[in-house]
Amino acid sequence: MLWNKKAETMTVEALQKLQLEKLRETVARVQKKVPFYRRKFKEAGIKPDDIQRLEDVAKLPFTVKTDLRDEYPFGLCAVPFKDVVRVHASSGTTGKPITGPYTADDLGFWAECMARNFTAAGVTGEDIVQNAYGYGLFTGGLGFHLGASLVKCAVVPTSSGLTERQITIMKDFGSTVLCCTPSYALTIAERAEEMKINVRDLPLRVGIFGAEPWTTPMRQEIEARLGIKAMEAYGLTELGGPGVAFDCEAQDGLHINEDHYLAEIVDPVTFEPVPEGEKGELIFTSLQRQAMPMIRYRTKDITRLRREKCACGRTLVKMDKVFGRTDDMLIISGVNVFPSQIEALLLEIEEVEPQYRLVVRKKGYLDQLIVQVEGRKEVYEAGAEKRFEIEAKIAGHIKGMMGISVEVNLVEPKFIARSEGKALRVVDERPKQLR
Ligand code: DLL
Repeated sequence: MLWNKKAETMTVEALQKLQLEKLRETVARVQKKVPFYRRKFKEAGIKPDDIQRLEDVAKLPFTVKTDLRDEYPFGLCAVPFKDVVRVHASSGTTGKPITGPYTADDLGFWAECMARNFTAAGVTGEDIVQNAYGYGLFTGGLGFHLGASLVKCAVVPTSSGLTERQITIMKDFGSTVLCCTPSYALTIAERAEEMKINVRDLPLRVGIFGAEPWTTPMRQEIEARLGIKAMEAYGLTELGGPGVAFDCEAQDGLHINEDHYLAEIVDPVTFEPVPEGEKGELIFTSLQRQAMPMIRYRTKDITRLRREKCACGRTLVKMDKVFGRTDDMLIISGVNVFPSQIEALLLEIEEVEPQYRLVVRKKGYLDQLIVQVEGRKEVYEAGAEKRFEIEAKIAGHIKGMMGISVEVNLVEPKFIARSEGKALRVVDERPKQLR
């Protein structure tokens, strides 16, 4: 199902023509309205008129998270503040937050992009949407709320947390759609099992999950445990929150809302564009945002782009499921390791729960990786010998598949804190100056 057939099935020629027009408008506008961009363009020796073809976007300077912090709170605003009708923010893990202001038009675009996400997930006005993304400064709660309201769903704004209440509401109200992070979906599944409620027998049929990396095996685990189809949403505060990309019934990559966001992939080290289809860092330029347009924002997310015919009929380019963030990449025995690779391998081991944490320590000059994963209750309780056997099995599997030696700790059930939002997967215990 399509929400906006015209926008979602445009020919590449028509789309690129529209993108160029919107790109030129955006560049001209930020040059005029935002001193930060004026300065950056000057330093790069570029004028708005230099953007004649879509590829010319590569001449523009990148914007990075520290730029947003330096310009905190509203230095990147391109409209008078009286035109701002909403401000979201993301705290990140350190330092000052970054802000996401919206005009009334921006909220309209956001609702449209999210309505496409819901519709692609097979959600209609008949559905009851339990929205367990956090409401507040985080863009998840109110972003999903806007989209579901536009589709005319009945929205139940549970926000995140109070897991037992989530399950009671899910059962009593007959929620058909659940929106939250994938790790919270797993927390809900587990709690429901403990409450002896079989979610598979409830009307719930679709989930729209995002805001953190998760692998295909994790998706399958969630689908099996909740008895639903697990769909995906991708986005970031800097670009207006969720609604940047979404997957469709093919569940094979996420379509980017290309009439709103121009995507590029660059080499994460050299920042040069990579050939189409190759993995690298995802860069976005907003094409329609009014309050805070973004020029070539470096997301730090690693993925690749595929422009191919999709079974759903959409022509919008697809990005692969995010592989990981450059921030989260570890170098273990000289090998680049992303948490998602370990996740995928752990989910193949039947003796463990899909609850894990990666601890990184220094051992001499080398980084050492400790994989903490919960044993299933009966496995953990079978005694030390059984635990050693499973630890060795997992370490052997990781060594065999990735060529790295890791220490595996099979920890007791419930050892790892359950997530209600974004899960904490990596605990970095290296001294700051050695990371
Ligand atoms: O997480 C916006 C969002 C809310 C997206 C709800 C989807 C659903 P931030 O808090 O600014 O915004 O975090 C953005 O989260 O750069 C990615 O690293 C990660 N991320 C978001 N969606 C996905 C996803 C929201 N589907 C950062 N897969 C991004 C992997 C994701 N990572």
